[in-house]
Amino acid sequence: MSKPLNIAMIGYGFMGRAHSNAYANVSHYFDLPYKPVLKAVCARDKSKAEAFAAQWGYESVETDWKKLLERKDIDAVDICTPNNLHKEISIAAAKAGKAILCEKPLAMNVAEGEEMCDAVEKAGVANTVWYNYRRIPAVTFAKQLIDEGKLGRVFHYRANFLQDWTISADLPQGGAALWRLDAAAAGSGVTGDLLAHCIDTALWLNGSIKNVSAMTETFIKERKHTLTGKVEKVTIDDACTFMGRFENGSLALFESTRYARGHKALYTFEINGENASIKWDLHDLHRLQFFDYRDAGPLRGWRSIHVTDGDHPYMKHWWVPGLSIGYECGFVHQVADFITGMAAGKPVGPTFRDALETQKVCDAVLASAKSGAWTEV
Ligand code: SOE
Repeated sequence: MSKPLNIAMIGYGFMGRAHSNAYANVSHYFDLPYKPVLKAVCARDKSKAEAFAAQWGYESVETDWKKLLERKDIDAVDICTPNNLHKEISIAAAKAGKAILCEKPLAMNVAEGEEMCDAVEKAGVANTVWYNYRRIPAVTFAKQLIDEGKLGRVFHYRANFLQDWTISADLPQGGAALWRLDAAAAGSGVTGDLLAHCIDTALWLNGSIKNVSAMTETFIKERKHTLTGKVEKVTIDDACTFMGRFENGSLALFESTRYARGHKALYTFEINGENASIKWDLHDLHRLQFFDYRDAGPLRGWRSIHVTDGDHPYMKHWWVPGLSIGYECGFVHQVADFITGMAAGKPVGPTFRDALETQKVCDAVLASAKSGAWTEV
């Protein structure tokens, strides 16, 4: 019999829905020592929080996160707020002894991230950051193949995260739905929002990045600010491209933008090794492309592996072989792994400390774009 794990969610946007879905459904598919209970949702706007609670089945509503953290009936806190609140809430939640699941990126910058890591480690609370793409089965499968040594020496790691939703100059910055365009709330633009995903996956699959040379661009220089009503300077990066070197000697080439007309969430990566290459594409998330040079000559070619069999990562928990699962399932897997780790007293990546490594690369990328110089991570 699973014990209850009482969850409190702070924030209720798109990510709040993805996380709530994971808590609500994980126990239907995984046998776990704890069963998440949707105990409370917290947001400043009471009526919106109530509507969210009613839709997702949260038992109660709070409008003050400090009050929420005082509650003894909360075991774990999910921080789904804009990035500028991650630090303060995480540190307070750690002091209150709550387990913490924090939305990515970890923080506004490395200095904040370090304080957050110290706080969770001092308090000894279980912690994770929602870099959800690690747990798409095809991506986890890529990790298995790499760990088995299938690629041999790695030469290249290439990743993109392309979107097109901010091209209109009429789009305002700031406020509930558009805080990602406001550097005061988000810290950075596509670097923290999109490239951070690519960097987390890359560090996990291919190890540390040593140094970077980056450029950023802000295509629309001024936008009306939702909160002030005034036209204000845009200070986020709309696009960011960087090259770099991994510690293992391979070369990195990364690009992210919100100005790639026609692309909504095209996250792709490709890794080229001495023996084999791997490619993955979020728009076709249940497939992993694999090329093995050691195949017999005439048969050599790219295989498109449908990662839906019972012996593929996570898939035995779902349907029968051949039937695919979706974007939301990566979050379900993260909750399942987090709970398993929590019960065993073992950290499960990406922890705050892991996410700090991604933050360090993001900060180095932004510093390099500013100075125009190669920058050490
Ligand atoms: C931005 O549009 C966004 O929602 C990111 O914030 C998410 O982290 C990414 O997974 C999808 O795109």
